[in-house]
Amino acid sequence: MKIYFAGSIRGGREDAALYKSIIDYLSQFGEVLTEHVGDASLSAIGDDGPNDRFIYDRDMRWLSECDFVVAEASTPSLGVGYELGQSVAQKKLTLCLYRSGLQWPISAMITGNPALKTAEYSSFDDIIRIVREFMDEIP
Ligand code: 6K6
Repeated sequence: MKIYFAGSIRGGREDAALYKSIIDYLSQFGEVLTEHVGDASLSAIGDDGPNDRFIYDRDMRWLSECDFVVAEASTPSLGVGYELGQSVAQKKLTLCLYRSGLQWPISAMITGNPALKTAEYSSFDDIIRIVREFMDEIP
């Protein structure tokens, strides 16, 4: 299985450690193509990596190759929103996780879209349960 994990980068890196924990958990189900999203050394403003065109082309290729998409969307990110839209357009199985009690609820364009599964969580145990249930639905 190839798994595409989406989490904020330029939207802010406050949840980077959480992304790493989710990626580590997902790794038992297959290859997480976007492991770097959980890399604590990747900052929102770092500019010593590949250029944006390279990142876009590579990430869109990975998205088209993956079996399913998991996003953590508590930190608002244009890139994550774009990836979720692309995922739905490509008819990928898509799970979008977000924390309960966010100051600003996540966009209705995500929670209102019946083509993806959104799930609110309060703890990492919730995330594990939600991911397991999502995996059970994969044919
Ligand atoms: C590194 C440091 C600052 O900006 C970067 C760019 N590097 C990226 N490397 C890999 N994937 C990226 C990068 N920027 C965005 N993405 C993709 O978009 C990831 O798959 C994330 O899920 C998503 C994050 O979007 P933003 O808008 O928060 O950056």
